[in-house]
Amino acid sequence: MNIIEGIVINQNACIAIAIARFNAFINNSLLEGAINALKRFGQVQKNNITVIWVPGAYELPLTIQELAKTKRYDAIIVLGTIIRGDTPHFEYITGECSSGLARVAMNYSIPVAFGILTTESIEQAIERAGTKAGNKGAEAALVALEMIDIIKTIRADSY
Ligand code: INI
Repeated sequence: MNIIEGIVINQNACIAIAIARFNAFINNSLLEGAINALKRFGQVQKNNITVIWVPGAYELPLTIQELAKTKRYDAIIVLGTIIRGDTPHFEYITGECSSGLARVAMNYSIPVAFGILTTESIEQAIERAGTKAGNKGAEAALVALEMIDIIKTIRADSY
């Protein structure tokens, strides 16, 4: 029986973090959590982490498509916060953003970790950005590292 499970320590991993400026006061905490997890748990070198700021969540799919095209990165972490308002705007942005990100992951066969909060309120977002419900940026960082290892093992013909 073969069982494949990923580990998160990867001193040579090259990671891109694409992050939205919209709701930056929350996204900054997601970024801090992600970088902290990459460095402390993954032992990723600081120089191998690239952070790309974009206007909003809607801009993230195109951005990561360009990042994926460069083939410089082992994984991409995507961070942002979309908060529901009084109009259907929320649905359009979340839908296009999440399906666009998934499409890039599939088209370029690269791990894309979804660290985007989609919440009903600012309070719910704050809870998930380093307070009582953890830090979704840190969680996304660990997922990215684990997926790099899983994909590497699947591609290797020696397991
Ligand atoms: N962008 C976000 O990242 N989060 C939001 O909550 C949000 N809302 O609510 O409007 C948001 N809008 C901007 C959008 O992502 C684009 O930047 C903009 O529409 C220009 O393309």
